[in-house]
Amino acid sequence: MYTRHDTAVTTPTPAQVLGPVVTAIDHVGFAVPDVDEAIAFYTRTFGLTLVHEESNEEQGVREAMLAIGDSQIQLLGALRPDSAIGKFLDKRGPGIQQVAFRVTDITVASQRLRDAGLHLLYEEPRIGTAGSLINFVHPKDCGGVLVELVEPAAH
Ligand code: KFV
Repeated sequence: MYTRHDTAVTTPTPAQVLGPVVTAIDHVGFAVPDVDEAIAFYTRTFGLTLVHEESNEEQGVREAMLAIGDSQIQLLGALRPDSAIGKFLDKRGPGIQQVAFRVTDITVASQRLRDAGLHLLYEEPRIGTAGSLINFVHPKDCGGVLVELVEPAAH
């Protein structure tokens, strides 16, 4: 029987801590060869609404966000061939490049995942879409899926 001093009772598991921190699928990222063509396709074919566009020089991407309810798809085009998207398109062709989990606190989420032995790509969070803070879990640690963590900017 557990006592108050057993670690099984007193030490929360990563899941217990992360459960309330991970709140939604923020977006699913699609690598595309032509962002304008992809915007036209998803707005005309699926009736999605374009809600945001920007270029992120550090990441080497041009991106467009299209809303689906409270979530979004992110169309990602390469600004440079040696960017993450450029390399992805070259090696794999167009398709799903990432799934982004929305988190309430990226520092807590990143540390908990590191404590659980996962490799986070960045030491410190970087700037993502619309001033959000982002980090990534290496796909090798997530069954072949590139998982992005996103803490949206406070509005
Ligand atoms: N999904 C799954 N597996 C992937 C992958 C992906 N997106 N990218 C690479 N891999 C696998 C690849 O198949 C290979 O496996 C291994 O990872 C190394 O691939 O079994 P294999 O063949 O060894 P490389 O060498 O092609 O790629 P690498 O140079 O290592 O870069 C992979 C990675 C994940 C480190 C790189 O793509 C990266 O730094 N990604 C994070 C940044 C990013 O993706 N930026 C673009 C999106 S910007 C964004 O989302 C923003 C701004 N935002 O706010 O949302």
